[in-house]
Amino acid sequence: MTFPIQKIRNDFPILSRIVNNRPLVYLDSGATAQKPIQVVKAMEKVLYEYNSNIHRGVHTLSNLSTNAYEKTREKTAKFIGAKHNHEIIFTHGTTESINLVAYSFGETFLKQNDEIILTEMEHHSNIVPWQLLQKRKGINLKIIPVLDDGTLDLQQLDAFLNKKTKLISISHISNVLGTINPIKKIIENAHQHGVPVLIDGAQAIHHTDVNVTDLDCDFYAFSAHKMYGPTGVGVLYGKENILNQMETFFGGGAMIKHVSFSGTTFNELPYKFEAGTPDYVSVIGMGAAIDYIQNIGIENIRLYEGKLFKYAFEKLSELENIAFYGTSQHRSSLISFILNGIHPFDTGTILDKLGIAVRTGHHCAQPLMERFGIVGTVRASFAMYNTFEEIDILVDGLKKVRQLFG
Ligand code: C6P
Repeated sequence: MTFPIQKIRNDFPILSRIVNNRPLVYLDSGATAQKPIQVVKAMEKVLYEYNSNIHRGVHTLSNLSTNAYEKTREKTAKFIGAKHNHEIIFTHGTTESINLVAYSFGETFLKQNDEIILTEMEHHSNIVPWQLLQKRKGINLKIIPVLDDGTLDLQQLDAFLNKKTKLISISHISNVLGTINPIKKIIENAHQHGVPVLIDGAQAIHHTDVNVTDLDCDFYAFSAHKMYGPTGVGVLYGKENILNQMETFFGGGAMIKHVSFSGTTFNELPYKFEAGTPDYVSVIGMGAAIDYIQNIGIENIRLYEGKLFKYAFEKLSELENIAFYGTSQHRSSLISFILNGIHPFDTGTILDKLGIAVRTGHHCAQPLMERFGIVGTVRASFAMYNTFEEIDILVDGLKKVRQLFG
């Protein structure tokens, strides 16, 4: 199949805008992806045609909106291969999903001196919630080191696993190095020791097929906005038997069965974890993003982005004095680098003047920066709407940066 790149680009009006007198080259989808017309239209439809709070009324609009919300749960469950719809909890995004587990799993199962295993390549969202838990419960965090090529030192995982280990929380794909971690192997290994695993899928869900049943992960977290959906919503998948045992997280409307001043009982899954009015408009928008991805086909997207990545890496490698961070065999479609002697912010600022949007800085992964002894990198992250020509423009832009800095 020929990848329908022009048709896709037409679905993303923002891609044809001009930035600083140049056509926009958007290479920052790792931070947030652009939204296709179909997603915006789906949200507009809710707001113009049937906006009404969900699960709270018997009237027609409320039923329409409740149905659309619950259909998105069903669609999401199918999208990631979950066994049950009620294993899909809608949250505000990956960050909230991980905080939910850190709080509720932590309150239910952890005690002083228990251990949680993380890795050195985690995003702050998969570090800080565990540090907060460490403060509350006196647990210990064990950190798997990153090797020079950006892969994990998995021998350390074997050394860390013991009777005190209560959870492993690890990213599927690193947002800085692009490394695709061997999560299936890690999950198998952890389960042999009776240890559950949380996967931070923020950088993976829209690039590769994810099947939580096949992976057998215990939790999987992701955000809608990186997968062409709206900001402010995301998902926590959790295995039914663990979620059922876990303490509640936020308290409020919808998560209760009965409230009285002598005591409150809680709702069943998934509502037990969905307190208050959810952002149902954005959840339904996320459903449209799932449809969009499925219409193109996640495997087609993976193959196309793989070609883009290979081309970009080859072209960037031809530049002089460029250092790459993350050079493993199994990588996703983002590249982190530094033009030696030039601060990443300067590179990013000059690229912006040329209409090229990249991310610069520590990428919310300061421990990883420390590991490599750098303050930050330039990161070009690709999505299904990027083109080979845009990579050429990036390479030319970097040559100009080099010329300017001598
Ligand atoms: N990384 C980036 O530019 P939220 O903000 O909740 O949607 O996602 C947090 C998050 C968690 N884990 C990983 C691996 C991530 O990459 C991110 C978000 C963006 O790399 C913004 S910092």
